[in-house]
Amino acid sequence: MANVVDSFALLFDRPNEPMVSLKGDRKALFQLTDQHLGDQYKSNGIEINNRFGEEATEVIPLKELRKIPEFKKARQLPTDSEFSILLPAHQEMADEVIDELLAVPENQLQDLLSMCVYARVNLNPQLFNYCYSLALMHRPDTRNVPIQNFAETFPSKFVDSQVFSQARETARVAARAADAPRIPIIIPRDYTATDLDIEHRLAYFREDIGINLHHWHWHLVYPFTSNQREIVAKDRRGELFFYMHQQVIARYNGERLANSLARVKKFSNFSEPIPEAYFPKLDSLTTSRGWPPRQANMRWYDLNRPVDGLVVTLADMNRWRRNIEEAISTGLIRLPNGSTQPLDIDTLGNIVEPSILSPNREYYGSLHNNGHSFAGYMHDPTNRYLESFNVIADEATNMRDPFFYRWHAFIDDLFQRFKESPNVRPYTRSELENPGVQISSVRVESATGETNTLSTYWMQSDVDLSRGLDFSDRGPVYVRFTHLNHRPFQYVIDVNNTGSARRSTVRIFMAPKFDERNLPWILSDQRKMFIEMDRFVVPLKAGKNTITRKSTQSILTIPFEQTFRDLSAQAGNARAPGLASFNFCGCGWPQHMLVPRGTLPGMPYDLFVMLSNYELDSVNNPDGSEMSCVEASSFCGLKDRLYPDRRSMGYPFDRPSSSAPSIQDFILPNMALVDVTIRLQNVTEQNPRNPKTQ
Ligand SMILES: *[C@@H]1O[C@H](CO)[C@@H](O)[C@H](O)[C@H]1NC(C)=O
Ligand SMILES: *[C@@H]1O[C@H](CO)[C@@H](O)[C@H](O)[C@H]1NC(C)=O
Ligand SMILES: *[C@@H]1O[C@H](CO)[C@@H](O)[C@H](O)[C@H]1NC(C)=O
Ligand SMILES: [Cu+2]
Repeated sequence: MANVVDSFALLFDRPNEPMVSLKGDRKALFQLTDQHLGDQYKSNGIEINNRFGEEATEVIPLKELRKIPEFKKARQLPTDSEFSILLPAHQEMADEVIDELLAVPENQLQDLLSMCVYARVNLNPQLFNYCYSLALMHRPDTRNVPIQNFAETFPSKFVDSQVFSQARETARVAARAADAPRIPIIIPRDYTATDLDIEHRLAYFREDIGINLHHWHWHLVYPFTSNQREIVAKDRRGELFFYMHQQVIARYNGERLANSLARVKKFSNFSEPIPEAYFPKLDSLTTSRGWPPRQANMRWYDLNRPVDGLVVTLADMNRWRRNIEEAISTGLIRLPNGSTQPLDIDTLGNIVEPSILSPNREYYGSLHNNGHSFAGYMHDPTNRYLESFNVIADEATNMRDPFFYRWHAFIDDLFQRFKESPNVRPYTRSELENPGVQISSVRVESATGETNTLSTYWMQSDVDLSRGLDFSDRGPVYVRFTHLNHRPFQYVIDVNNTGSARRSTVRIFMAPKFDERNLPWILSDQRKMFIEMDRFVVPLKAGKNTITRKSTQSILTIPFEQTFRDLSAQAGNARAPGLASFNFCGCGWPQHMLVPRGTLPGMPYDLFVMLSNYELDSVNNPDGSEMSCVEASSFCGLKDRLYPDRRSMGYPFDRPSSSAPSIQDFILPNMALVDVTIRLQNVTEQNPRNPKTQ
C-alpha cells in the first residue's frame, strides 16, 4: 500500500482528469465510495472505478466522511472557470474550503485524505489546487507532502499555447513507439510580440517561468485572506509585501535601463488610458479559452460584476487612495471606533494590499488588489460578454504584463512616501556604523577568471510538462525554453576588526551607476534602485579577516532545481527525495535571475557592501529544524520563525539619508563601494541537466 504522503501527492496529478481513473506514474487507484463520486459519476462511478482497478498497481482505500462539507459558495464556481484569489467572490470560496481542510483533526490523515478527495471531486480544479496547497503547507501533519510545482499542474499559465498541440503530437508518437526519442518542444524566445513594441525588450524578465513561479509561490506562503488568522498573521508580512514588490520594481527598473528604457512610470491617474498593451498568447487547458489580451490605450471602468464579488467604482479607488495618503502624511491610522494609532510600515503593507490584518477595511478599502481587478477586467467591466479576467488578475501570470510594473510602481511610491515622511526618522550614524570594523577591500571573482566583471548569458533548459497534460500518455513531454543565466562568482571581502571577536551581518547590494540620462544618481533616487544580492552573518576574529561568499549561497535565491523541482530534467532522478520539504523554500527568487542582464559592452554597477552591527541586527529566533532545501529568507522569511533580521527591510537603503547627497558620501568605514561591470555574452548554451536527446 502506498504511504499516505504519496497518496496526498497524487491529488495534484492531472487536475482535469476525474478521480475515478488511475493516478500517477505508478498507476494508483483511489478506491472511491459513494460519497466521492461527484455529480458527473454518480450513476456509474463505482463501476468505472472498479474497472480501472483491474489495471492498478496499487489501491488506496478511502474512509467514509463523518460529515459531508457543504461548500455552499465554493461549489458555485464552474469546473471550467478560471480562479483567482484576487476576486472577492473567489476569496470567500477559498476561505470556506480551507476552513474544512484545516478543521480535520491533526494526524487523522486518512480522514484528511478522504476530505481532500471529496473536495477535488466536487470543486473547480484551480480552486481546489489553491486551497489544497495552502492547507498542506499550513497543517503541521502534512508538511512533508510535496506541493507539486504549479507550472507542472497548470502548464498553460506558463508557456505558449502553441506548445500544447505539439505536445499532443509528441505524446501520440510516443504512445506508438515507446523508444522513440523525446524531442523537446521549443518555446521561441520572442513569441508574444516583435521589437516594434519597445516594452517587449523586457519579455525575458516578465515572461520568465521561474519569476512567475516565484510570485505565485510567494502569495501562497503569504495569503492575505483566511478565516484562520494565524495563517495570515506571519511575522512582518505587511512589510514583506512592500519589500518583495519594491525589490521586484528595482530589479525591473535596472533591466529597463540596460534596455535603453527609462524607469517604469507609475500608474497614478486612474482615469488615464494605458498605452502599454499585452497579448499573452496563453491558452487555458481548464477553460479551453485563451486569456483575453489587453489592447493599447484601454482604460479602467467601474466594475459591476456581482458574480466575482466586484462592485467597485473608480470613485471608491480614489477615496481609498486619499484615505491612505492621509494616513501617510499624518502618520496616523483611523480605527473603526474613531480613535487613531501610529502608522508603521508593516501596518501600511496590510492596509494597502490589503490583508485581513488591515485595521480598518471600511475606510482604507482594497486598493492594490482591486487595481489588479480593474486592470484585469478592462475588456468586460460589467460581465456583458461573460469574459474572464486577463493575466494581470492572476498571481501566477500577472508579472508577464507590463502593466503589473506600472501598478506596482504606484503602490511602491505610496510606501516610499511613507519612508520619506517626517514620521520615519533617517538613520543616525550610530545605526549605520560598526565601530572597530573596517572593510579594507572588496572584489568579485568570476568563474570566467575576471575580477569585478559579472557575465550573463542565455541558457536553454528542458522541463517536463507531462503531469499537467491530461491527454498525454505517462511518458515525459519536454519543453525547451530560453532564460537568462550568469556565470557563478564569489565575493571576497577583507575586513580589519580592531576590536574583539564578534559577529556581523554582511549586506550586499547593487545598483546601476548611472540613470537613464547617463548621469550619476543622487542618492535619494539611487537608493530605490539598489537590489539586494545577499545578506548573511559572519564571525569576525580580532584582526584581519577574509570573507568569501559564493553567488549560489545568496539568501535571495533558490537553485534552479528547486525552482523547477519535479519539472527539471534530472537525469534519471526525477523526484530526488532531498527536495521533499521545499513547500516553504520553493518561494525564493530563481537563482538564474540573481544577476541583472547588463549590456553587451558592459553596464557599470555600484556594488555596495556593509558589515553592520550585529547587536542591532539579531533576532531571538529559536533554532529551527534543519531544512533539506535552501531557504530563501530575504523575500520569503523563515517558516514559523521571525524574519531573520531586526532592521527594517531594505536597510540601509529603505529610507532617505539625512546627510549624504550621493552614495559616495554615504560610505562609512564598515562599508565599501566597488565598481563592477555586468556584461551580457550573446551566446545561448544548453543546460547541462537537459536530458540527452539524440
Ligand atoms: C487624468 O486623466 C484624465 C483622462 O486622460 C484627464 O482628463 C484628467 O485631467 C487627468 N487628471 C489629472 C489630475 O491629471
Ligand atoms: C478603539 O479601538 C482600539 C482597537 O480595537 C482600542 O484599542 C481602543 O481602546 C478603542 N478606543 C475607544 C475610544 O473605544
Ligand atoms: C587594522 O587597523 C589598525 C587600526 O587602525 C591598524 O593599526 C592596522 O595596521 C590594520 N591592519 C591591517 C591588516 O590593515
Ligand atoms: Cu504580488
